[in-house]
Amino acid sequence: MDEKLKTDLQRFATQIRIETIKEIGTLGVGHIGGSLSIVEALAVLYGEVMHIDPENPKMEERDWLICSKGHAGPAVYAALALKGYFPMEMLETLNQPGTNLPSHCDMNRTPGVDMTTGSLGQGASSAVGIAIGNRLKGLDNYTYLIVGDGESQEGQVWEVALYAGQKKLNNLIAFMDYNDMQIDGNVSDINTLGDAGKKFEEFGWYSQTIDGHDVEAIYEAIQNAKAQSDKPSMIVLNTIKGKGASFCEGLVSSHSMNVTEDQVKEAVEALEAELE
Ligand SMILES: Cc1ncc(C[n+]2csc(CCOP(=O)(O)OP(=O)(O)O)c2C)c(N)n1
Ligand SMILES: [Mg+2]
Repeated sequence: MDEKLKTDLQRFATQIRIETIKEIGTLGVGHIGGSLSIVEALAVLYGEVMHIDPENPKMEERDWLICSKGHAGPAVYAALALKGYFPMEMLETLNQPGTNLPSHCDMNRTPGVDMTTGSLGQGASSAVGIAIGNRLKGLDNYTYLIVGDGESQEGQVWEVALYAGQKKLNNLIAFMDYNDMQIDGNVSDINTLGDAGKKFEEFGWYSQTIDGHDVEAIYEAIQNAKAQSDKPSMIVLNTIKGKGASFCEGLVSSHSMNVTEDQVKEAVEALEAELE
């Protein structure tokens, strides 16, 4: 990866992070932890990898992104707004009455959102259906899927793993946001996934485990995934919940929390300084 692209993607990630914090700050409460842990993945996907057209969100040959951990909607919305899918001011309406940006992703309300999610596990099934449908249509595109690690305690995720492996869905590239935290504790204490990548390999997937906050590693992992001719891919992202916001980084309580104006101001100023 050339240095310019790397810097651009890091900056894009910081911008997504800033907008996510501001968005949740406007409402005063929200799923900030799991939103901030997927920011670099979103930056690489929307900033470089995905074949998309913000002017034509439903373009048939587009790449799809299903954020199955639908509670991370605020980060997805920040990325979409920065890409020009809708005006930046819309971010201030997050989860307010009548908004087109509900707390969890809704494909019928938000331009650029490809699947309604929030009931954990279901987005993974949708992604497999979409990948199969696109293959049957003869489209040469990719379906990207983001699942949480707590989410992956759902049996549905493993049905998906089994079926996508059997169908050799090499047009499906999934990420697991392995922040080792769910609502009320550490995934490794509550119901551990252990070596998640290895488990997916057993189901016929190609797996890679990387630093989920390293844009270059994410970009390269996607290229490796695209080189697979007969396997879906799982990219396990080792991440930190609440990454980049001093008031909640690494805290289980960041899952859904109240956020004060002062906390937003301090976190946003620190991130803006990174952009200078
Ligand atoms: C089927 C279902 N059960 C429970 C919930 C409530 N819920 C929302 S987020 C969450 C924890 C998810 O943990 P994880 O996937 O690790 O999310 P992250 O750490 O990325 O925020 C739970 C239990 C839900 N949305 N759907
Ligand atoms: Mg988690």
